[in-house]
Amino acid sequence: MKKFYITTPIYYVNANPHIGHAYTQIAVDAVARYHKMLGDDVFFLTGTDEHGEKIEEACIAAGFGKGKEREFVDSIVVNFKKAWDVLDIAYDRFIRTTDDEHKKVVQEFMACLADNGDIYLGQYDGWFCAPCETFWTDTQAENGVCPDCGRATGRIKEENYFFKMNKYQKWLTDYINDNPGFIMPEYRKNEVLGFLREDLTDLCISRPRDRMSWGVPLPFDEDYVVYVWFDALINYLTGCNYAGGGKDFSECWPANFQVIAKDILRHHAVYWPIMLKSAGLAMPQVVFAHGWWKMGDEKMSKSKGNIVDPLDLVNKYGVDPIRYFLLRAVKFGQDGVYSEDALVTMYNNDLANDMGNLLNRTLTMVDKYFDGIAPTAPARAADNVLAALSGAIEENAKSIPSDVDMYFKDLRLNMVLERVWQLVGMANKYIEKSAPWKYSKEGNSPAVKTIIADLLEVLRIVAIFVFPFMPRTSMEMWKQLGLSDDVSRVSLKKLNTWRGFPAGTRIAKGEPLFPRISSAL
Ligand code: ME8
Repeated sequence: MKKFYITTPIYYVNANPHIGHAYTQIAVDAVARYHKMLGDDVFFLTGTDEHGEKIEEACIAAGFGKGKEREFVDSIVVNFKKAWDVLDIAYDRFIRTTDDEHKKVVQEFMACLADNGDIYLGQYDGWFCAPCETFWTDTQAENGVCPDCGRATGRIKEENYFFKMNKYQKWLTDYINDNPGFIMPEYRKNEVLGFLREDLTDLCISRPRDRMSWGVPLPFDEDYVVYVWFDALINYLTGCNYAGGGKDFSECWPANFQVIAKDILRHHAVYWPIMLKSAGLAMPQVVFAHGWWKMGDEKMSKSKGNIVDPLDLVNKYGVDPIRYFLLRAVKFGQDGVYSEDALVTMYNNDLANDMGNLLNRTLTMVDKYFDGIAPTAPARAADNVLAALSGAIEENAKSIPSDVDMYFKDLRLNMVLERVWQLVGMANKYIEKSAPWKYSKEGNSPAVKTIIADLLEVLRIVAIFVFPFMPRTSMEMWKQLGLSDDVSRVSLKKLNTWRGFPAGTRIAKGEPLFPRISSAL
C-alpha cells in the first residue's frame, strides 16, 4: 500500500524554534493524525538543516568557534526535539542533514544529476544572501539587497558548479499549468508562474571548500561542498529511504503533501521539481505554502529576534490551546499577526465557553436526570418543536465527516475547526431552546432523553474530529464521556455518524476542560 507521506521543512539550527516553526509542525501533525484516523499508512518526516554558511556563522557567534560546528548543532537540535515533544508532534522520522546516511544520499543524487549532463563548471559572479542562503543575480538583487529579506548581500566572484535550471523552465511551466493542484493555495501557484515568466538562470550549486567547508563534499570534486539548499531538499528523499532503494522508497515517494511557508516557495516549487525531473523522479503531489506569523508588520524570525517561544506559551496556557489558536486564528495560507490577547480571547470564547461548557453542562444533566447513565433515545421526539431541533442537529452532525474531509484535502485547516465549532455552537443553542429542565419539571422523560442522547452524540463526534488538533483534550473528553477504547483508534471509514454513542454508558464527569482565564498570563 502506498504510504501517505507528508513532510515539513527541515529547520536551520542557528537558533531555537519559535511559534512560526511550531505552526508548520502542528499543522502537519494535525493532517497526519487525521489521515491515520482515515486508515492511511502515514509517514511524517521532519528534521533539521545543519550545514551552510548561516550555521557556520551562528556557531562562531555562539562562541563554539570554527571547526566545532557539530558540537554547536548538537546543542540546538535537542531543543527542536524537546519543543516537538512538548507540542505533541507525532513525527515518524527526524532527519538531520549531518546524518551519514543523508550525506551519502546527497552525493549519490548529485552524481546522478551530473551523469545526466545537468551540472557544469562555470564562473559565478553575483550576490549571495547568507541569512537566506540564496544566490541572486544583479537584476534580482537591486543594489545588492536581498529581494526576500531586504538585507545587504555579499558579492561573490568565483569558479563554481552550476545546475541547468534553464533547460527545464518550459517543462516546469507546463507541468504547473497541467497540474493545477501541484502548488497550493492557488495564489502561490500564480506567484510561481510569475517567477517563471522571467528567464531562469542556471543555479550555482557549490561553495569552494576553502571558503565554506561546513557541508557535504561534491562527489565529483572534493574541493567543493554542495550548496546547502540542494543538501536540504534532498532530505525528503533520504527520509523515505532513497538509500535503501527498492520497495520502501517506492511505497513512500512521491510525497502527498510537502508543507512549507511562503519564504521557501521558490526553492520548493522551482528548484526542487527541476532537481527531481533531472533525476527522473516523480513530483510530489502537493507543495503547500502557508503564510507567516508576524509581529506587527514584520515576519517573526530567528534572525530578527522578534520571536515568541512556544514553550513559554505552553507553560502558561497548556499545549492544546496553543495548537488550537495557531490553526484556528488564521486562514491556512495567509499571514497572521500574533497577539497574546487574541489567544486569551479565543481560549475563553471557543474553548472555555463553547466547548468546555457544552461538555460540562451535558454531563451535569446526565448525572442529574439519569444518575450518570447515558439514556436511550426514543424512536421519535416527544413534540414537533423538539423534533425540529433534534432533526436539525442530527443533520448538521451527519454532514461533519464529509465537510471535514473536503477541508482536509485542501488543507483548509481553520475551516475544519470552524465547521466543528458550528456544531458546538448549535448544540449550546439546542440546550437553551429545548430547555430540558422544563421537560424534566413536567415529567416528560422521553423529551429529556432525546435531548441528552443528542448532546452526547454531538460530543462524541466533536471529540473525534478535534483529535487531530487537540489530542489531549479529545482523549479527556472521551474519558469523561465514559467511552471505551482509544479515540485515536476510531476509524473514520467505519464511523457511525448518528446514534453511535452507546446507551447505558456510565459517564465520568471530571474537571472543566478549560477553566476561564481573566487576561494574558
Ligand atoms: O528555511 N511564520 O529553515 P528555517 C510561519 N532550512 N512559519 C514560519 C515562520 C513564521 N514567522 N518562521 C519560520 C529553512 N517558519 C530551510 C528549509 S527545507 C528543505 C529547508 C517555518 O529555519 C515555515 O515552515 O528558516 C518556514 O518555511 C520554515 O519555518 C523556515 O525555517
